[in-house]
Amino acid sequence: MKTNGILLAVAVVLLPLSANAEGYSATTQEKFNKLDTNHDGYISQAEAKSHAQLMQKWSTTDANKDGKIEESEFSAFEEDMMSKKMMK
Ligand SMILES: [Ca+2]
Ligand SMILES: [Ca+2]
Repeated sequence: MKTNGILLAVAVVLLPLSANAEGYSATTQEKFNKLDTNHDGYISQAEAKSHAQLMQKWSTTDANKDGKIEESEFSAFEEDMMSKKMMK
């Protein structure tokens, strides 16, 4: 039981730090993992349906035109979204 308490304390301390590292609540990787529901490392168009902005920008986000979004493509999309938000 002692070990569990220590692990919990470590998790409580580390989780907010990793979430805030990029300055927003969910990291790009967390968002990517949520969208990649079958965890094959790519977001397919079917998986992107829950993300309206990503669907809108699908053709530009899929930079290498392989019909799916990999993590580097998604992070470029996220950065694009962030910079647009900041300009408003
Ligand atoms: Ca997938
Ligand atoms: Ca791609």
